[in-house]
Amino acid sequence: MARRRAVGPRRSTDAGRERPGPGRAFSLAAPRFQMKLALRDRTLDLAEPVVMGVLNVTPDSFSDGGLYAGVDAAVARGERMAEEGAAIVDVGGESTRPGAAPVTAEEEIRRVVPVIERLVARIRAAVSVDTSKPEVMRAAVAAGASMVNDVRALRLPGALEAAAGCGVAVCLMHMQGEPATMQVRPDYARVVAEVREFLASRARACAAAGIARERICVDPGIGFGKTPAHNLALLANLAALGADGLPVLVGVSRKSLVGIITGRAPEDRLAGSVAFAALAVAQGASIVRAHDVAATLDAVRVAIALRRAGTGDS
Ligand code: 7PJ
Repeated sequence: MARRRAVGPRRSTDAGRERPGPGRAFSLAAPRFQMKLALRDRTLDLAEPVVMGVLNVTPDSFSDGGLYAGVDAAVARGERMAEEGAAIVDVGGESTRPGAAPVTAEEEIRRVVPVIERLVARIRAAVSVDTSKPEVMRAAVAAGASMVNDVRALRLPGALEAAAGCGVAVCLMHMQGEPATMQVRPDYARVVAEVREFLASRARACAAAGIARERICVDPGIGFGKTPAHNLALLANLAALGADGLPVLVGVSRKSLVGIITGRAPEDRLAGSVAFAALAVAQGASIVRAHDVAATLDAVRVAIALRRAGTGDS
């Protein structure tokens, strides 16, 4: 077939060739990102964007208030997310909300390992661990996790080596500062360029540590050391962040950015969150991290359908 497919698998060497130019920043055309992510034991197909479900196993998570702190409840919630179509369930035991109390590695392991062990035995979706600590990475992967999602982009001592040694996929997220103080005075000269350069440099550090490119995705870190204007600039320019071809993961679900725009409390931010999910996919995001999997997946499917129609691939 001579017609070019809009969302078919592409070689990563094609990366960035179709970056939107000035005036085309909000194109529905799919940018040329690496369309796969190599997990520990299988490959996640990203030809069509997927949803990563958020499973907080912390007593102080800002949006579900520790509702799922018990292992049984957390596992049930993870299973539900998988049934709803999550491709990945992201299990986190450290709250990164501003002002949250630090957690020891032992405590984080105590929270996440029993949940990961039981989830991997029950669901086909991949399980990732949301952590920055090398000890937690190793314990979570030993329990069956196939991806490490790190809001500190493997910058803690030993984290890069731990992730490389585990042979799993990694998500490198941008954060300015540390959770306790990151929202005090976020400061950038050119936020999109700075975040892109940070992510590219962390990807180079991963490559130097022996992590295959196929295992890496990047994330602008919405809400992590950013003003609403910074967050919006990043969301409006997602395609530029993956310019070196790495898949882009985005998490906006229930965040204060949605609250600021809609004036709503965290539990009432579903509509705003799914709107952002669809628009993030339209901008080229490959993975959308969200609390509400079914609704988010619907939004992602709508965006995929429009993208296909826009490129004559329906
Ligand atoms: C993110 C995350 C995000 C990635 C959190 C919350 C706050 N990991 N972990 N991206 N946010 N990769 O659950 O909303 O945006 S914690």
